[in-house]
Amino acid sequence: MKEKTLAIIKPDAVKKKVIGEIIAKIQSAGFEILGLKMIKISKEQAGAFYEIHKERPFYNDLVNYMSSGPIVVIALEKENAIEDYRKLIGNTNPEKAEEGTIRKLYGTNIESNAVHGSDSVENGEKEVGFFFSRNELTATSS
Ligand code: 3AN
Repeated sequence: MKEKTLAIIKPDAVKKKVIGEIIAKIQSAGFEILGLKMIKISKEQAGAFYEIHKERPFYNDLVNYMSSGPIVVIALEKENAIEDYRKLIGNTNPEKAEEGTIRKLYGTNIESNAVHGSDSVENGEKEVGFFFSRNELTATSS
């Protein structure tokens, strides 16, 4: 079964000018890009996107950070996309991420960790839908 995952190139990676490098890694790993755009989100949007982390101590900082500068949102599709993409990006903390992973290569710290990825098939669908309307996504076989 093909799965969808939402990738976000976060403000720190956009500032580091590594958008191209990150997209190249994603494509080399076999992901198909269904939609892609660079946007700047408001605190309200960031808050809604990270609603599940509302009770976590880092929530406010995370919302401020994610609305602090442009981000690139990318809707991806692949067999086993959720697990494969999380392997490609590595541990949440770039210091703990394996060599060669996107977070190890381009992340700054546990908050400014270069990229986001969905954590389940259900959230993948939800998160893609948060940033893309159906007619913004290219047609897929699934
Ligand atoms: P992941 O993005 O690896 O799924 P989550 O879902 O636990 O990690 O956390 C969502 C985001 O919240 C992370 N990408 C990171 O930016 C931020 N975050 C997670 N844990 C911390 C922490 N201990 N301190 C600051 N920010 C954090």
